[in-house]
Order: sequence, then structure tokens, then C-alpha cells
Amino acid sequence: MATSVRRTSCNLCEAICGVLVTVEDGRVTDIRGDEADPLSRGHICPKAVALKDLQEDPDRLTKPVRRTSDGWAELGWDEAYELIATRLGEIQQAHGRNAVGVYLGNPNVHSLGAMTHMPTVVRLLRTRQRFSATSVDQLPHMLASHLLYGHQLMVPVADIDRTSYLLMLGANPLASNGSMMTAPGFGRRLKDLRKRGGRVVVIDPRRTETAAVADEHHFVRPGTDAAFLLALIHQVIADGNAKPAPYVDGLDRVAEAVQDWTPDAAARITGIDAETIRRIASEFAAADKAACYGRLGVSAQQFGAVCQWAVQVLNIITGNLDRPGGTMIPRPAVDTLRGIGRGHIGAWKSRVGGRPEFGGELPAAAMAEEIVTPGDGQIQAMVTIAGNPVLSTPNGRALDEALDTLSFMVSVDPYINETTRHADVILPPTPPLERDHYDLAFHQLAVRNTARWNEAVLQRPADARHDWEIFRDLGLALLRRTPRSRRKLLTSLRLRLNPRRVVDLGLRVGPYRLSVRKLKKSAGGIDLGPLQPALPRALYTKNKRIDLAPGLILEGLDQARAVLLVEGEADDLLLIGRRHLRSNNSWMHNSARLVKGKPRHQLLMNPDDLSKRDLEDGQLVQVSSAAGSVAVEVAASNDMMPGVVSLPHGFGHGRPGARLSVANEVPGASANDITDATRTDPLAGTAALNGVPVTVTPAP
Ligand SMILES: Nc1nc2c(c(=O)[nH]1)N[C@H]1C(S)=C(S)[C@@H](COP(=O)(O)OP(=O)(O)OC[C@H]3O[C@@H](n4cnc5c(=O)[nH]c(N)nc54)[C@H](O)[C@@H]3O)O[C@H]1N2
Ligand SMILES: Nc1nc2c(c(=O)[nH]1)N[C@H]1C(S)=C(S)[C@@H](COP(=O)(O)OP(=O)(O)OC[C@H]3O[C@@H](n4cnc5c(=O)[nH]c(N)nc54)[C@H](O)[C@@H]3O)O[C@H]1N2
Ligand code: SF4
Ligand SMILES: [Mo]
Repeated sequence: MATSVRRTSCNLCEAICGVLVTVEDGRVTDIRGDEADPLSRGHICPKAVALKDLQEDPDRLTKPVRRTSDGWAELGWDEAYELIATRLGEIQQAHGRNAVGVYLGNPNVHSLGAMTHMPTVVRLLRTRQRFSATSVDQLPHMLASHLLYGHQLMVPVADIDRTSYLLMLGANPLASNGSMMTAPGFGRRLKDLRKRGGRVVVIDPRRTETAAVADEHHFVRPGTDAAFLLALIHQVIADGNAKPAPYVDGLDRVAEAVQDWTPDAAARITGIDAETIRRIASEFAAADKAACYGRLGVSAQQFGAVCQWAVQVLNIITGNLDRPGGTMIPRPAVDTLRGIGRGHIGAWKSRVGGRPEFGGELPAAAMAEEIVTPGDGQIQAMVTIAGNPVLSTPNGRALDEALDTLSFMVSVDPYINETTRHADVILPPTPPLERDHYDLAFHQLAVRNTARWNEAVLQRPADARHDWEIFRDLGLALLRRTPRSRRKLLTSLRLRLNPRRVVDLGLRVGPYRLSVRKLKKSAGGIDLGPLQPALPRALYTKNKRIDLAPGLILEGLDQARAVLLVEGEADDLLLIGRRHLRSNNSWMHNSARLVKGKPRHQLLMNPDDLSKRDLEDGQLVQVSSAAGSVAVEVAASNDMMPGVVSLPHGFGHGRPGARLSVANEVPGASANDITDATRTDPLAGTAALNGVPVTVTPAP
């Protein structure tokens, strides 16, 4: 038997752990952590084994398929590209270029070939109807970075290995393995932090796995974190502890803007008492190195942009931005920032809802209305790439119905799932173990500067295609329909450059002058050391200064004031989301080994809330919001804040036509059948997936 151990990295989450894969006669027999990786140092989680399951899943498509009157039929790659380019071309000719819509899903950022080649294809479609997972996720981080630092992806990360005080809001890295912060082995890093005598404080409406290992945990009423954060800023300034760096302007305007956000006012809104808020403000300011980090729970909520701005302001005014142990800006071997635009906001608005674009994309919450509302610019055809928006975006059921009305739909995806079942053509790319990888996205968010190049572990079958090859060939098919020009020539050259060449060029002109060859020589990758201070030099703002109080944010504060400072206690329950270690967004429930164990799709509810409604643990209940209702089992949990219920996202399988064997056995309910596409952040349109008012009654 031919046995070999090959190195790669897991691309299933943002931690990018190095793994060693044992291959016997072309089959994977073992997957373990790579001790030689300078970032992950041997860490992996239970998801890593799913890399093998993905490889071997009989439900995974390996050839393009086309929907016919009697089911799916295979077709050749070239035939598929021609068909797609022709149909999209016809529709744009007849109805204008905005008649084609695009949704870009989360796994695109985890794939080198999608990062290097997908944007070119999207640009070739020349449509303003562009949507992505960004607006159900990290848009508030990007908006704050764009406004404060001049670049949407200049996102400082908490220097977890050197800090002595970590304040975390709306993040559960013990389940998610960290996000907008690449720190593999997050749990071990937290343990080390506490061993050094540091302190970890968690703010979350649920006592999470992460809260359980923290020094302090406080329940917060969902959607009200802005009040808590603004009160911290208020208190730091009031105590005379604000000492921003010399390149920071606007402290006086911030002081004025937060004047009425006192700890007492915030206590009434958030449920965290005023004394605790004052204490956290003074401990945070007094710590020699502190970092505040807020993740999905404070992004995908109504005032997410204000929250993420406030997180930055707190770090900046306490002098923690750009200092070791505070929050720092990574310097990866390929400078991702240089290759990507700085971002813009509100340059145009969506056709139906008047929702603002950000960085060229409209809010995903607008997709269904843009498909079903007649008029100039109505979407007639959709292209979805690595996304399952029927389960992932608010009012998913409305989108599900809307997709059914399209004239044409194409998906680049390895599965026939809740979304792609509506497609006319599906193009499946190779799975992760068959692809080369360099991480262009997450080194930019990592708590240490490292670099690694991974060769594909397994050879792809001759008739399979990598995602970059799909984008290259689809792009060339689209290009063939455009007139000859210099631009056309450059685009076709760019499409033909393989990802390895793109990375190699990026490494050579990057800050460490590396190359793919140099990376290949080092076993688990190269260690480029801890994060280094870089400001104000690295800022992308015109004057190399930070303005703490951008006008757009001040407007957002007024909107938050109008809602939060006036609104009384609601009687309704508030719905929030959650993640599990053995589950991955909407798509890995097909791995039996990953999803094994006790069911985890239930609605979690505090026992007092159950008894108030005469409900029992385990009972089937109906959860209803303004947008719709779902039936799901309820589970009593003392970890839930009273008045708050939690449903994980990504479930709701078992819809007709989806080909997902294991997932369909444990369908669960889709949280996004009850989230509301009209509840969005007024500043940038991010979906408020958390803090949705709901009622819970016995299922009829
Ligand atoms: N209610 C609620 N909704 C949420 C969230 C929440 O917390 N609560 N979280 C939000 C967040 S943070 C995100 S990121 C989104 C994610 O939502 P989506 O953007 O829909 O992403 P996934 O659910 O990860 O779906 C991945 C899709 O990509 C396919 N895929 C997997 N690997 C590849 C690949 O290599 N290439 C291609 N072409 N396709 C691939 C899968 O088969 C699947 O169809 O959901 C959001 N929705
Ligand atoms: N195993 C696994 N790992 C994953 C994923 C997965 O599906 N499974 N998904 C990946 C993706 S796409 C992402 S974006 C990341 C997300 O990474 P995280 O943000 O760490 O993930 P979540 O578990 O969604 O954590 C959000 C937390 O916010 C809390 N929360 C909800 N509403 C509020 C609120 O109003 N205020 C506050 N303070 N907290 C609130 C929730 O209770 C929850 O604990 O995880 C990634 N990693
Ligand atoms: S934490 Fe788990 S899923 Fe994330 S990269 Fe590491 S092994 Fe993969
Ligand atoms: Mo995400």
C-alpha cells in the first residue's frame, strides 16, 4: 500500500489550522493537527475530520448538472459555460444589465481560487444587483474600519497572546473558533491569558461555552449593546481616562455625542447594572493592555454599525489601539489591503427599498424584493456562488419563493440544497483537499504574522474543475460576447493566470519579499513574528489621521438614541442565534461524523419563561414573528437570559428537491424563516438577525 502524510490547512473556518492528512492508496485515512504550524501549533477541532467526509460524500456533485423536465441531467463543462453565458447575455440584452443578480456566499473567502478569480467574473456581469454574506455578517466591522482607518479591511485584531484584559461582546469563539480574528486554539489562548493573571469579560444574552471559561459574564438584553458601549466611552471620558494617540482627532465631538449615554441610562436599557458598567470602564482603562472585541452578536443586530464603531473608539481612547496587548493591525505576507478597494458607502441605493450600497454591494435583505417587484432593473436571473441564502438571509421563505419565479438561475456549488435546487445549471468545484491553498483573507486578520502555502493533498479527477478554472472559463465565455478592446485583453490575461502565480507575485512584492518556493521549503509555514505597531504610517486616511466622529456615525447615534433611550421594556421574547462546534452554517450537516451526538437544533428558553407560558421542556412549539413562524422543539436552559430565546441558524433542511441525505434526516427549523428583512441597521442595511421580537406558543 502507498501511504503518505501530506500537509495542508483546514479551510472550514477562519482559524486556518495546519493539518496533516494521511493518504493510503488515494484515500484519506487520518487527519490530525500540524504541530509545525507556527499559528495553530497542532490545534484542530472536530470539523477537520469533515474534510474527509466532504471528499467522499455521495451527495456531492462532481459534474455540472442541468435541470430538465424529468430531473437533473449531467452536461459537459463547455456546454454549461456556453449555455450560461448565452442565457445571461440574452436576459441582460432584453432587460438591462441589472436584470442579473449575484449572491456571494461565505465559503468564497475560504477558497484561494474564488478569491483570485471570482471577482473578475462578477465584474464582467456589470450589475448593481450584487449581494453577499457580508450584509448578514461583518459589514459593521468593515464600515467602522472604512470610516476610521480609511480602508474597509484594515481591521485591528485583539492581541490575545499579550493582553491582560479582554472584553468580548456577542462572540462565542469556543464554538465558532473565532471570527474577524484568526486565533486557532482560542480556548487555549484564553486559558493562557488567565494564567498570566489577565481577565476575560463576556457580554452575551446566553451563558455560552466561552462565558463559562471567562472571569465574568453579564447578560445583556439583545440589540442594546450600543447603549452599554456608549456608556463605557462616556465613563472613560468622564473619569479623565481618555488619552488617544496624537494622530487622533474628534474626542471632543465624541464626548458631546455620548453625554446622555450615562451608565444609569444604559443600565435601564441593557439590563447590566450601572455599577458594573462603571467598574468595567475603569478596569478597562486601568489595565496596562486591554482589548475590546465584538463579533456577530453585536454586528448582525439593529445598531451593529454603532456597536463596531464604539468598540474601536473604546480601544482608541484608552490608548490600546496599535500597542502590543491591545488591538493591532496584522501585516501578512501578501498585502490583501492593496488588492482590494478601500470601500464606500451609499454611493447608490437599492431600487425597491432605497437601501444603501456598501463597497459595491446591496444588503442581502433586499434580494427577494428586488426579484419580485416589477419595474426597470427587476432581477430576472440570479447567479449564486458558494451560498445558501434561502437558509442564511432574513425572510428566507420569501426568497425561496422568489427564486422560483426567475427566468434563469445558475449556482456554483457542490450541493443541490435549499437554494441551488432552484437553479437551472449547477457548476460544482473540487473539494478543499484537491485544491492548492494560500489564505489571502485570514492572514489579514490573524493574531500573529505567519504564511504557508499548501499543495493539494489529492489529485483532482480529470473531469473535475477547480473553482478558479470554472471562473476562468465562465469569464472567457462571457468575454467572447464583448467587443474587442485593450481591457478585454487584460481581463482575459488575468483570468488565465493561475492562483499559484497570483500568490507568488503577491508574495514577491509583499513586505517580506517571499515566494511560493520559499514557503514550500518550510514544513508548517513561516513564522513572521508577533504583530507590530504600524500607526499612523499604515493608515489609509488621506491625512494619516483618525477622525473619531464621522458624520454618518453621529447620525447613527441619533437613530439609536431615538429607539433605545425611549423604548420601554417589550413584553415579547427576543430571538437570538447561536453556533455549535459540530455544525457549520447551512451546509455541513451532511457529514454524519460531524453532526453526531445529541440534537442541537432546538429553541433554547429559560425555564421561567417556559412555565409562564405553561410550556414543557421538549415540547413542539410555534415561534412567531412579524415575518412568519416555525415549529421546533423547545429545550429548557438556565443559560438563557430570561426573556430571550435562541435558535441556531443553518437548519431547516428537508425541502423538496434538495439532495442532502444526512441533513434531511435532522431537518430542524430555519431561524431565517422568522427573521425579518425589514429589520436592518439604518446605517448600512446589515440584517438585524439578533433581537427579533417573537412569541412562543404550543404548536397547533
Ligand atoms: N439567523 C441567522 N442567519 C445567519 C447567521 C446567523 O448567525 N443567524 N449567520 C450569518 C453568517 S455570519 C454568514 S457568513 C452566512 C453564511 O451563509 P452563506 O453565505 O449562505 O454560506 P454557507 O451557509 O456557509 O453556505 C455555503 C454554501 O456554499 C457551498 N460551498 C461550500 N464549499 C464551497 C466551495 O468551496 N465552493 C463553492 N462554490 N461552494 C461551496 C455549500 O454547499 C453551501 O451551499 O449566514 C448568515 N445567516
Ligand atoms: N463550528 C462553527 N464555527 C463557525 C461557524 C459555524 O457555523 N460553526 N460559522 C462561522 C462564521 S460564518 C462566523 S461569522 C463566525 C461567528 O463567530 P461568533 O460571532 O463567535 O459566533 P456565534 O456563535 O454566532 O456568536 C455570537 C454570539 O452572540 C450572542 N448574541 C446574540 N445576540 C446578541 C446581542 O444582541 N448582544 C450580545 N452581546 N450578544 C449577542 C449569541 O448568544 C452568541 O453567543 O463563526 C464561524 N465559525
Ligand atoms: S478550528 Fe476546526 S474548522 Fe476551524 S480551521 Fe481549525 S480544524 Fe478547521
Ligand atoms: Mo459569517
